[in-house]
Amino acid sequence: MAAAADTNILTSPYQHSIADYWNREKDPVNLRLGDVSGTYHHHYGIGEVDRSVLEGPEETREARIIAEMHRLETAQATLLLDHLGAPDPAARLLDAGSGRGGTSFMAHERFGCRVDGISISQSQVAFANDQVQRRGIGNAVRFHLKNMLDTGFEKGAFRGIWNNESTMYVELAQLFEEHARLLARGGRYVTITGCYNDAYGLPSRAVSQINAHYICHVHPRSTYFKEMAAHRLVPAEVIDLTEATIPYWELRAQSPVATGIEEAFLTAYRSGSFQYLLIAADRV
Ligand code: SAH
Ligand code: GPP
Ligand code: MG
Repeated sequence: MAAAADTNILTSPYQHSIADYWNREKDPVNLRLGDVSGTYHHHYGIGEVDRSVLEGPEETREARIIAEMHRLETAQATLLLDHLGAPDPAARLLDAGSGRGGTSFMAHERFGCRVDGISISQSQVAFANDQVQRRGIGNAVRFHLKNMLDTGFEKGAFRGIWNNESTMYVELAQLFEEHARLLARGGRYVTITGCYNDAYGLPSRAVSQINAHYICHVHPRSTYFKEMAAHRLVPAEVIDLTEATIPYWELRAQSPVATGIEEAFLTAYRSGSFQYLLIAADRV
């Protein structure tokens, strides 16, 4: 169906390749973790690992590792939502690059707000809207096939917008121009992202391996602040989560669902060339 719709949504061959990647994606590293609670994430984890999952009865070991990884990914989304500034239940929120919808559902459960999630992957949008039906939450959470650079939503419609690991697929100048348009004045923007460290230099080999693996473009840390400042987004909090995410990658490397990218993340983080950051900003 989507061919006609896609030509309006996807504005470059690059975006077509990203939509293809996500339309095809069915990796156990994501689906088996999501099956643990029924909330599906496409981002990484933070926090201390309960190392006991690597020991104990062989029959339950695999399931315990998967559950632990899922717990750490859920903790990551919880931390992002902690920085949205307690929105009123009447507020409207936008999940930009919403994947299978995990963070959107968590936001609705926590704040009672209406949440719109957008993705350029038709199969992700269908998966997430199917979850809306199963959860019986009516129109409170809705997913749309939309490009976050040009959403068609009305100006000032949102009190809160986040990008949970989705900024590395777009140019930040274009993204923040659209976010500044969509956010009401006084609204909150939050991102959790991997960025390369300007103080290290240009991207390391490990960062380049990450870009190649996901067909993404990890931005330098500096570009976030430059483009926020240029688009009326004033950073209120910056948290370096690099130390907090390394245990997740160590566990993932030893898990039955490792994908082969684990050593690149560990090398990138440990070398100081790559950082996992949370940035919260006010729309002024
Ligand atoms: N935020 C989600 C998913 C992260 S994966 C989570 O935390 O689980 C990256 C997401 O960005 C995918 O859903 C992909 O479709 C989306 N994406 C990439 N480029 C996009 C664009 N231009 N417009 C909208 N979504 C985009
Ligand atoms: C997370 O998705 C990965 C991305 C959104 C792209 C890269 C992010 C960086 C911070 C560089 P996922 O959960 O689908 O990845 P995986 O399948 O590896 O678990
Ligand atoms: Mg994953």
